[in-house]
Amino acid sequence: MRTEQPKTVYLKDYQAPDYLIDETHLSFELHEDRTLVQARLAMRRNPAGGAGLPPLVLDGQQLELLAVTLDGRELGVHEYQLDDSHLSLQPERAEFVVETRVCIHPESNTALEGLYKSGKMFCTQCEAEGFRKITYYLDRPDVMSRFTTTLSAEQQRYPVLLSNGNPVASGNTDNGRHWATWEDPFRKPAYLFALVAGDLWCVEDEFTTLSGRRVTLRIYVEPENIDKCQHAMDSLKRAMRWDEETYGREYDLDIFMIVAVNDFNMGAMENKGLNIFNSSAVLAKAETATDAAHQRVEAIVAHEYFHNWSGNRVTCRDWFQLSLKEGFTVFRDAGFSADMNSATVKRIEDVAYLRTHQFAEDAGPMAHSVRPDSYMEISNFYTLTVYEKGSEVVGMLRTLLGAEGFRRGSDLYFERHDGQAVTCDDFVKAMEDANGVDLTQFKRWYAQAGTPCLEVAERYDAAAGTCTLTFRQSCPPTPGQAHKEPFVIPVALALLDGQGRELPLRLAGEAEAAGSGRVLAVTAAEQAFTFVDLPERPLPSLLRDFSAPVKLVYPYSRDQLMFLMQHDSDGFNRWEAGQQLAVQVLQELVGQQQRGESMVLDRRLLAALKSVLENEGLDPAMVAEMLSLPGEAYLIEISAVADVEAIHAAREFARREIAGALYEPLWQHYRSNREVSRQSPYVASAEHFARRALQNIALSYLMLSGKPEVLAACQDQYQATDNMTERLAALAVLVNSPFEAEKAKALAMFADYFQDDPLVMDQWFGVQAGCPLPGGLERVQALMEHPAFTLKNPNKVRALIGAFANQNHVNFHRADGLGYRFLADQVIMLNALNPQIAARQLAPLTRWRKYDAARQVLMRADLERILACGELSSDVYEVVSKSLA
Ligand code: B3K
Ligand code: ZN
Repeated sequence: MRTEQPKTVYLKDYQAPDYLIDETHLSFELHEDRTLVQARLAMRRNPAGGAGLPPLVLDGQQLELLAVTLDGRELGVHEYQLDDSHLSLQPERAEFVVETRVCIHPESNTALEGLYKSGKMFCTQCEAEGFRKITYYLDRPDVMSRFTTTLSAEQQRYPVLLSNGNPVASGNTDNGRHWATWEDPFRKPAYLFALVAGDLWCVEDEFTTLSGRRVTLRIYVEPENIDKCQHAMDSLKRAMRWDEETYGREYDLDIFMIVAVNDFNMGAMENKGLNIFNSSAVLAKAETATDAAHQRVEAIVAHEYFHNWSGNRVTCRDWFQLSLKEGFTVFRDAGFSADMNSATVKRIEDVAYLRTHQFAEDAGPMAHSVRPDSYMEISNFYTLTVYEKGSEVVGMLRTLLGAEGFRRGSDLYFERHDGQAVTCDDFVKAMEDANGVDLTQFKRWYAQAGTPCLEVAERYDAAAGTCTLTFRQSCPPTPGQAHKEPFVIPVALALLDGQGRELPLRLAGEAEAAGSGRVLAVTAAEQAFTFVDLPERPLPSLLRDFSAPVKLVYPYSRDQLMFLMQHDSDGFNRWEAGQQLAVQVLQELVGQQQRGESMVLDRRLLAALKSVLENEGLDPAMVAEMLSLPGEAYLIEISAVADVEAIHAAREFARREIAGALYEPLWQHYRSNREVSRQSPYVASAEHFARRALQNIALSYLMLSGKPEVLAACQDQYQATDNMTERLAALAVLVNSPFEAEKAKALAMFADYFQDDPLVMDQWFGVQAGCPLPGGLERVQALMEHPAFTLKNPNKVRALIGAFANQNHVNFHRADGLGYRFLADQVIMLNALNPQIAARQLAPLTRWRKYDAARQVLMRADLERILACGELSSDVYEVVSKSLA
């Protein structure tokens, strides 16, 4: 906590480290009330760092220094300097050994960074700058060292002692304690260090790499969760195989471990050989985890595993390069999930998420480029822009270079930089060198923030048989970047004839047509492409598979959108046409609502959805996606001034109209899928995810009818099921319905039955927090008093406070501002407990510019109140001050 303003760190100020650490020997004496950490660092002057012997400045925070020695000699207090974040001393030789002994307090560490206790176990989280809360060190990713770690703890309470690498020795001491030594043969930055001590059980398996090496796989959990590991283990093995086949990457140690902990600030962490996971990202079984949770486990297990190459073997030079590992690894995990499930559905989900949340971030006060230029608190930059947009940038490289060219580039990148800490420029350079191309202009995607807008105009010349597409790109100003240069925007497209067939594509000047789909690279602010040999006016299918993270503007009529919905051969664009049609129709309803007119739904939307329901060739997951209207958050994002109440009313009205008009086909789909669910035990596979998705969205529409037969079906689904996907969907539908007695009964039964399973209770909190019926704030406030709730557990905060503020728009944005006041109060409390979580929960308040004048005043007042409340963490200070600037 600080009262003065935190300092801003700039990329342009990067300097290589003065010293390097060749060997790091750590020894931990873990105790309930205090832990002793001894570090022996074999160091030397960085040959790249210039002449002379500058002072050695080690990072360290919240450490109680007991002793420091240089080359074996204990230093007196006048021989080193201490401030609240550094220990400085003067080396006398170019090679030396520094040893420190410190005392730390994991038991009172509620920030969950550094060494802390999660329930009964000790664990660590070091990325980005948590290692400095464990010992004095050069805590920066370009200092890579070989680690040997010995940890000792009370044998009874902590029978399992883990760290990175391979176990090399262990033993007992008198006084009931035991110890273990782990050695990691790979040099790594401190942010990848980890240790765990606890009473853990494990599920063990084995994987043989393509080159024939055997790797032991272990997932460690608290004993009560031992039956929830199989899905993660299966996912891990699939990910290991996939990375060998798709990227040529093999695992490199003899053992790979995952540990599940309940208190964790994010999803998981890729520590070398010892991944630490939020239990929500590893535990899954039919009875307690939904299909979405199963898919999230699969994706996160893969993501962290893939980091072993994209992040660990090749790491970041500095934290401005974070997207080097995160954007690339998200891209890799998305490819994996696409291959394991439906690729089109995966793309739809990712794009919907990006457009709703990352576009909003890009348009808000915290907007930053994929490679930021500056930060106050790096923890605030684990953002949708660095992750999701960063992944899109890698995806555009693949689109431009082709699958093979991209693979040549990634092979060269891994080979060239193995064991190094590098930059985003190095990544692009490998892509350039492997393909003989110049990507200078492309690199603007790393440097310029904001979501580009791409306007497309079409001109058809019937006499000449030509069709000219003119692209105009622009990018709005973002904080610190008033003016933007044109991007390289890959536009995948096809031209469709009146039957929806793709026409052969020949650009003016080309000798002959080549294929019917291609990627145009739009590089200028305005650029035209003329296609020839077109006897009829084609309908363009643009930005196929969402080939660039831009806002595409093309004046499609509703009839053209309906045509594309049925005929476009690009599955993503079929969905996209439906979304655009729905957006047009919903915006019309919002206008009617605002003018006080009675709402009238364009019947074409009903006709379009009816044909989707009747199309037996469609994947049920696609049907479910196409039935889902654009979310309120997305409708807010695309509004100039968001009218939350009108948006909610319009969307609910449309849902009711759909439910009324399509009751019969929805009921048929519901019944047939429910029948399959009832007849066969739960299977976590794409085919069944798809089926249940359709079943559940059908139920949510049907319930709007209020018919007793639907209520009965919903209650039956709630009770008579073997899986959480059906149970939770039925519960959510009941909670959002007017059937008060039935709802209360179901909620009580659920809490009673699952009270001892924290992850299931999170879902129980979540469905209630998201309920848009009046009184949402009061319900959330009452739930804060529930014995299962605590502000100290990030999953609980996200499930209740996060779901309320991010998903329950009508209640959070109530006109009297009490929703804002509630959130600000929670942020102020969290600021003292867990600054990273506090800063994250703030996001909805930072978007104040989106709302009407009265709400803006209220939201700003609460931001000001947070700013004035005294000791703010750098995390919260940065977000609040930038939002008000
Ligand atoms: N690399 C970690 C994120 C660490 C966040 C630290 N505040 C998880 C991941 O992206 O895989
Ligand atoms: Zn990651």
